[in-house]
Amino acid sequence: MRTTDAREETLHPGRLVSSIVGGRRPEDAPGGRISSLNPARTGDVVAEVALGDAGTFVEACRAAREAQKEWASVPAPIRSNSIKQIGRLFEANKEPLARLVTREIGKTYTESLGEVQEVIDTCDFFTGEGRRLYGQTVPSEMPDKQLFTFRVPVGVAAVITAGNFPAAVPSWYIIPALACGNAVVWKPAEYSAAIGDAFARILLHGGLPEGVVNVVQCEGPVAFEGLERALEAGLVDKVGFTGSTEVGREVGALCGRHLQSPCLELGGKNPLVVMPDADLDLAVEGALFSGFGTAGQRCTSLGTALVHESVYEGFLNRFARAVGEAPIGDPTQDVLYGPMLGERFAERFEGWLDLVHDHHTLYGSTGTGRITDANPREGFVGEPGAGIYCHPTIVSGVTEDDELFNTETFGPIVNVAGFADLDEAVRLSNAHGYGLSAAIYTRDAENALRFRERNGAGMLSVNNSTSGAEAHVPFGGNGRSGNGSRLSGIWVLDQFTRWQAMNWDYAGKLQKAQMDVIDLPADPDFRLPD
Ligand code: UN1
Repeated sequence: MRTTDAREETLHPGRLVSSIVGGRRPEDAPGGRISSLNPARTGDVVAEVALGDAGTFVEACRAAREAQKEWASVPAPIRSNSIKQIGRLFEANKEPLARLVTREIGKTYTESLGEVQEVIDTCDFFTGEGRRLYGQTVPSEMPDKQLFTFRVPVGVAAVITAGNFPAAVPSWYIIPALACGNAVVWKPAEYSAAIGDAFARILLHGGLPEGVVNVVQCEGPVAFEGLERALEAGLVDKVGFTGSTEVGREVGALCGRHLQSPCLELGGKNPLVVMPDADLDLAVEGALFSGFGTAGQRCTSLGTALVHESVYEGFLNRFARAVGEAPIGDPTQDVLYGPMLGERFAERFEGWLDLVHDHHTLYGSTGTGRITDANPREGFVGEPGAGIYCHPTIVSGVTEDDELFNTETFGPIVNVAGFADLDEAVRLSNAHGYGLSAAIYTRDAENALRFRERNGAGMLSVNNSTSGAEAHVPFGGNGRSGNGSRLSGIWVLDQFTRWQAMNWDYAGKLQKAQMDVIDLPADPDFRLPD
């Protein structure tokens, strides 16, 4: 197969994007070719993508397997120097990469800059971690013996990510995996292929040896088949997956068959509780950003605002006004949100609008579904017909029995439901079975602390958005949102290293644990005088 060197290229738009295996680009496209389109202007082709097939995925895992041992033998502080260089390259390329994020997936430019900043923050954190990666010395129960623990890289990590955070979320996996001495095979979303490619080239120019990072541009089911074959061949030691709950279950089952526990970051139906003592304007601001930022296409997006009945009308009126007045449209302008990530996201979103029933009342826009010249939104910024835009929708009167209450509706839609007291708010905040993030707006510390204790989400906010996690605190969910694995900060180290224990005996004779222990006899009958 003919290949070219992936390092001998520079970022430029409208280019052909392909996989990178062992530092080289296969020139064929066994998985076919697709165009990645700008969702804000679908006439703008961001990249032509040559797709790989399951065989490409397996080859990439093989290249990773070959490169990993040598990479693991590079001292961790030196590995982290690469992470530092990569971080500086992301910094130097922040604006072009952010522009590409806006162009390929339609995120507002401000959010895209934040997205790249999150990559830089992650690199900064793991630059330091290479000089820690601490193990422990542990006392033994026997004399002349010492116990130690070491963090050992897992080997090859296969990472499959979604395109709504096409740079930040991949960095949460890839950067720590590399710092810990693993090699990586990464499959970016096919609708964010150009961002994936740009990201990969920054990594390659940061000084990583060939084969340490490999990228497979392919469709989801193809990656699944490739992963199945690579696991079967013993080429993958850890799987990281960010995506839907449905696919996460499949990935979990596949890994389970190979006695592996994947890192799963799945969907959410994140609640935002508004207590009677809340600052309502602040709560509305939080709900607006949580629910409609990134057009509601974050796994941490607000699903249902749970509002105390005494402030229900007040909150709803202000929320409806804020959403009604929010500028929506061209993501290069100052808007709340831009287009959907792509056509299939808009189609799926329109399908969820069928879950709205007669007992619900809608607010937030002049229409529902697609924003077009025939179904316009007042104040739309730009040309609606040029891209894939959807109206924001607030659905009031949602109850726990509604499908809308229990379904992740990835898009610009927010439910509003009422509650009578904190017990009911807590129950409703857990009732959907997801457990990613949850927020409470209150001025009362007791409400906040009780909510924290009793809500099952992995991430809680008090008087802040359901989204907006920082790069150095544990990110992840429970229940339908994941298997309890955590990314970011020191917590992700447990995903990409395994603990190894060692005992070292210098007694010069065999000492048997639990048998040759020193006995310090006590006097069980001792009593203090009355
Ligand atoms: C996601 O929603 O898929 O917390 C990731 C946030 C971002 C990452 C979200 N820092 O909003």
